[in-house]
Amino acid sequence: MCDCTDHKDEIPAYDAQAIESRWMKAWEDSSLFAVDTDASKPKKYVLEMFPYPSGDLHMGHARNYTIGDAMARQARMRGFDVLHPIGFDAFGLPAENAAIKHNTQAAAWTYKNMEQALATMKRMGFSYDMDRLVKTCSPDYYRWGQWIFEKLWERGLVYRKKNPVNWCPKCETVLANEQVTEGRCWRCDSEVEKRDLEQWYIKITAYAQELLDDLEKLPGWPERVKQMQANWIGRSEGAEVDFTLCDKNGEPIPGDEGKITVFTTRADTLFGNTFFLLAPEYKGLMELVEGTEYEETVREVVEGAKHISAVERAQGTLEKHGAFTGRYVVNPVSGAKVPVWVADYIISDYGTGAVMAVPCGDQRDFEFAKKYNLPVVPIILSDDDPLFDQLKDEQGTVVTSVDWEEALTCEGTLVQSGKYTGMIGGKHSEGEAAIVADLEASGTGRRSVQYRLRDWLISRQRYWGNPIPAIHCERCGIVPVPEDQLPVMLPENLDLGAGETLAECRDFYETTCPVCGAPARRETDTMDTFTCSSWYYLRYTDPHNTELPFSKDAANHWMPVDNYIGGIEHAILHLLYSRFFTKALRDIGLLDVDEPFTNLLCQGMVKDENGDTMSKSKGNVVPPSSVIEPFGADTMRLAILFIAPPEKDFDWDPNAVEGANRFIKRAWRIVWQLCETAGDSSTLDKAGLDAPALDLYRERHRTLAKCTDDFDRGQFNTAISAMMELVNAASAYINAVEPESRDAALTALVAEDIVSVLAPICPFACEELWHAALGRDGSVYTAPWPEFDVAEAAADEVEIAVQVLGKMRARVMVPAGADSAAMQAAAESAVAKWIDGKTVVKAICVPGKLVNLVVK
Ligand code: ANZ
Ligand code: ZN
Repeated sequence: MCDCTDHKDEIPAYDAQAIESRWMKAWEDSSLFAVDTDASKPKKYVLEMFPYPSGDLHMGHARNYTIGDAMARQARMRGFDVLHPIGFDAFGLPAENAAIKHNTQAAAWTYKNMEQALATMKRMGFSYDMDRLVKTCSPDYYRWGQWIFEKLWERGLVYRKKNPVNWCPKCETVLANEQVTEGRCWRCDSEVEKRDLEQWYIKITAYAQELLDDLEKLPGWPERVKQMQANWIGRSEGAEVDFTLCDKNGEPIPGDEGKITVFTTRADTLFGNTFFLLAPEYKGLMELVEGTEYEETVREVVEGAKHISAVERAQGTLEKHGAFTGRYVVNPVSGAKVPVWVADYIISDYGTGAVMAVPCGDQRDFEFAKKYNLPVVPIILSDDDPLFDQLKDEQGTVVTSVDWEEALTCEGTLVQSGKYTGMIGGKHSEGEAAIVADLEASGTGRRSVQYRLRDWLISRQRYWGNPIPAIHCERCGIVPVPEDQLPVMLPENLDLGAGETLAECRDFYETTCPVCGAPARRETDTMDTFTCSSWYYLRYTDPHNTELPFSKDAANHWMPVDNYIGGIEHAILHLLYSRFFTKALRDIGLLDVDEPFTNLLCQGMVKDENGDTMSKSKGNVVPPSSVIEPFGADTMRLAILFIAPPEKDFDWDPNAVEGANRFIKRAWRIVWQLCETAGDSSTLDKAGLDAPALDLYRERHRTLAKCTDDFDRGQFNTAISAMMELVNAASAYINAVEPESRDAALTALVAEDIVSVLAPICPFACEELWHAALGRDGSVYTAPWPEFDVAEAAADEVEIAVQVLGKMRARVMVPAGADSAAMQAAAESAVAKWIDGKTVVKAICVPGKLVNLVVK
């Protein structure tokens, strides 16, 4: 382990705590991490997803920010003008709940946590431009969130709607669809209810197609994230088909009054439609059954469905419930009269909320038909189906039931389908196209595209959020708060502990109408905090602007973010909302980019030693302080980056921490030893290097090339391996060569190399070495990245094997790149005694490896 004992006493001990506290202060005093906005340098915007200040930072944060920080520091050294900011997603329910519990203010709790997190960030050596700190709960930030809301409103992208919404009884607020998982609140896990409430929406669906199309502009995003976004947007091509509702006596109701439309992706299956389904929330459903014997059972289904979220219905895995309404509809193509049922797997706000059920082709309908004994008419078959030969030419219905285990959801041949019999059926099939064409011709159907994506419900009946800047006036309706009166300040004196809400806070809601001056009521809903995190990365480009959320110049200069780093849990919501905001703000004229984040890195999770997720309730959390206190932040950073590639999960490993610490100490000692004989690296003369020096020289070029390439790919673990190899090569040189004989320029160069490449990862130790060991001024963070040349790594000579008649006889050095003739000549002289007196009839040469001489 020890490389040199004679000089050990002269080398200062590696005292992590002393070094780290010294440089922490020095960096802060010199504002080292501010951007330099040097027009001659290319820009690089490196950003980690900002945290919610719920307490001190945990390992997940430490990993996220260490990755970003290594990128930012290295980019700076490679000549980029780097923007690397941080902030806090500071509004949200946990603060409010903590305030209620401890009878304090949400603001106080939040600011205290932010201070603590900031101290830890500083302790970790993160190179943030603190002048750009953004806290979303501060009025100079949320003012602009309100301003943006009003701009979206002006453009028709904000509206109010009364709708059945997800209501969490515990959080006492409405939730977006995305915030309900398996029927439960994403935050508190309570079962979510449906309530009919008037709420504020943002029309993200206006951008559905662009949000989908532009995923193609993001080659720097993980495929799976793009896939998740595409699925979430859920574009679906199909057709609308008009059915005719019958009255209570079974007579078709003529005209528009009787028209009832479905959305289907499988118009080809119209002949297999054996019943018709309505969502429990379908408008007018209860009127259909009012006063009939069906009212009771239909009502039960409607009530039961209130506890099932749209997401669960879409998954279709729950037991299905339904009831007959007593009514029938007429199928426009087959002319069949089929019963109308209500079913709880039909989503009210997708398509039309009405579905033509085709149990032979749709698995959900199949299961429903089995459960309620409804007919399954086979109208699509695969060629190997036992029924195929019997039905392949059949145009009318002759078989009305099957003994199938499941529906045929893939392509097949249409049978029992009138003139469409024999055509291929399936999504986007020949049969589908033919039927839709006929529906369009007869006016009973039309092409239609649907999206799963819903408008974004943004109002929350909670206190700790950005107030929606609107006023309700009895005469004028709902009007925006005039721009010069923004921000609507969130009051800070609510008695949350006693359950006071904004809706009960007179000082807040009593106001006058900005249009007519009459007494009016201020809106008391606040915005979903996802609105705050949808544009913070833009505010960082111009954080002190008092005229606009940010200037167009600043945004255009810095955007898009070059490297965005965060957890996979944000793959859908945060990223989709941010992409939407960027596009909407572009259309308002605030900036010119289409997409906010060029490269996205989703870092893996840090699990405990046994591979379990760390959580407070399990008591297996490893706090960053448990590493920083004994070993220092550099060890923490190195360990995090060395254990695994950034995108992979890893299990926490205390041995890795000790290993990281040992490596830092070793690198520390080697640099000091190199410095003992170091001269001026710029005078390096390759021709004057002896063999051990040449080895080190080549190794230096090789490892730097590898390390740099790994940095470019974000593979810090292998970059660190390359650094270790460089340190090993330096150590070998020191051990092999007495100090007097070492090359002064080379030792200086390699000392600088080690310090420079390790600096993005272990900035404190490297800054100390830069000054104390190398005697340099300025900061290693602003020093240039070492130059290297892969060609220089190649050795001048290679050793080849020489065989005579296939038998290994000698090894000989030949110039690298020697041709066959040169190889043969060298080989022959090396094995002279074995070929003496014989003739070489043939020489088989493998360049760089071997020569086999065939002799007679
Ligand atoms: C008949 C049919 C036959 C269907 C068949 C499918 C297979 P995607 O692809 O997700 O867009 N559907 C339409 N609206 C619905 C709603 N509000 N709730 C639940 N299901 C609904 O799915 C479109 C298909 O889902 C539509 O095509 C419809 O069933 C159903 F062999 O119509 B299909
Ligand atoms: Zn008014």
